[in-house]
Amino acid sequence: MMRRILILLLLSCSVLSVGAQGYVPTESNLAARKEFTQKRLGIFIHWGLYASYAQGEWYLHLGELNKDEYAKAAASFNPVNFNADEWVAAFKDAGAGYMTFTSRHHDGFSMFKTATSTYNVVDGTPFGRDIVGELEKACKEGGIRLHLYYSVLDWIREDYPIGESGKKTGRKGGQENYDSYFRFMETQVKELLTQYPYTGGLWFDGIWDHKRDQIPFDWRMPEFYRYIHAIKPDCLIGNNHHITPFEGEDFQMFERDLPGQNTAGYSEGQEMSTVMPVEMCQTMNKSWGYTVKDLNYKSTADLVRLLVKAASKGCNLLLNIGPQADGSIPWQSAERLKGIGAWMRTHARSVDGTGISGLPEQGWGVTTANAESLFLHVIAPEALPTNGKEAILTMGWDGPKVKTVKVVSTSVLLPCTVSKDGFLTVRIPQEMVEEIDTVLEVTR
Ligand code: FHN
Repeated sequence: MMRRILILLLLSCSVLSVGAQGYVPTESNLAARKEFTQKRLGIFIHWGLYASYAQGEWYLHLGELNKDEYAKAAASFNPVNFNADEWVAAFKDAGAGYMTFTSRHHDGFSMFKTATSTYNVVDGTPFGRDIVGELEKACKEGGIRLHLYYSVLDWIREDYPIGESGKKTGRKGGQENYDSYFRFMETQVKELLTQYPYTGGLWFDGIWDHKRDQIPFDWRMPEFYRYIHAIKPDCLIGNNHHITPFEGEDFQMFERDLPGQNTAGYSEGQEMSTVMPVEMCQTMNKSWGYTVKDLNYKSTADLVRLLVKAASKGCNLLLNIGPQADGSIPWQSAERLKGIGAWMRTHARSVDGTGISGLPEQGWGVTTANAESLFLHVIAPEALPTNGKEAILTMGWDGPKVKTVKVVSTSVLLPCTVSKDGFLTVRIPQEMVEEIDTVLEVTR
């Protein structure tokens, strides 16, 4: 089993991506992919001008607003409570290894200094500070990697060929020119990679805007990716296109579902890659950008369990927060970050640096593994039979001899047996069953 884990870990970092026949990642890119899989938790930040309206990042489209009226929010965008160091400290404290920040969402407002237009946080707001720049510095100093979200679809530019969304934002029309728009995107991604060199990855979104076109729309993504990799070969490129990865991508992503699931409807037919890092993104409540009415927060326990389930599939969890217009993190999200951090302080090694164990999912939970240990995550203890004093965990076992089984949070050793007919049994005293996840480390 251990060999299998090692092979899977190596494969995920060293072979070409699915469908990437022409693209050969550099050694530095492969090293970046490997680093990316070593920390299973990332924090996704959806923050832009839309925070001013507190109606989520789709408000320009959903509210059928005029883009010029919407843009007036820039004149009062002044997030005095934004503090990049505090954000990074809170993410690190939660056990995150990276953050992914929306440098520019579909509303076309850039959260960084760009020469392409003054519709950006530095030149177009009283705040006047470079938010991406401050985050890059804080990430670098804090030792967590920065990835940048970038929307390839745009609701305000005249040269963007209008797709399914953003039809009512008041564009004049008749000036669509993808060549021009493509050059604009090239200019902006070059700015991102050169102005903020600590950026480790680009996270694209929006290709689905043209998925129902009669004549298939050519986004020229392989050309775009070649351009990016020529600037920064180790830049990890991922694209939230909801389909099998394209040539030139370095990691695969799933939206709102674990690999293999499709409850949200974004992952139909999307097989999990066995050869490149995989990430899933999910919201803490139901919204990406700050939405004043959305108080539907998942519990800390459920978020930790999601992280554990993702890790058991060899997948990172990119967990979203939508900061408020003043730059502060909603208290509900801050509270969950703290809760996740408290769990991670004692359990991080049962998710970080782990891979797929090769054991099937169990009624009581899931498993993760690294080269030394197997971790049993009991996240549904109600599924374990009990004799009143102990919960009795049994699972099929054809692995090597078990040396020890211990509770990760307390290091208490538990009695265990392996039967001749191949079952591992561990007796967990009821008082040691933990609320979120009882993690047992099996050494062999
Ligand atoms: O339209 C976006 C949405 O606003 C958000 O950014 C999510 C994050 O995965 N992606 C798109 C929907 O697929």
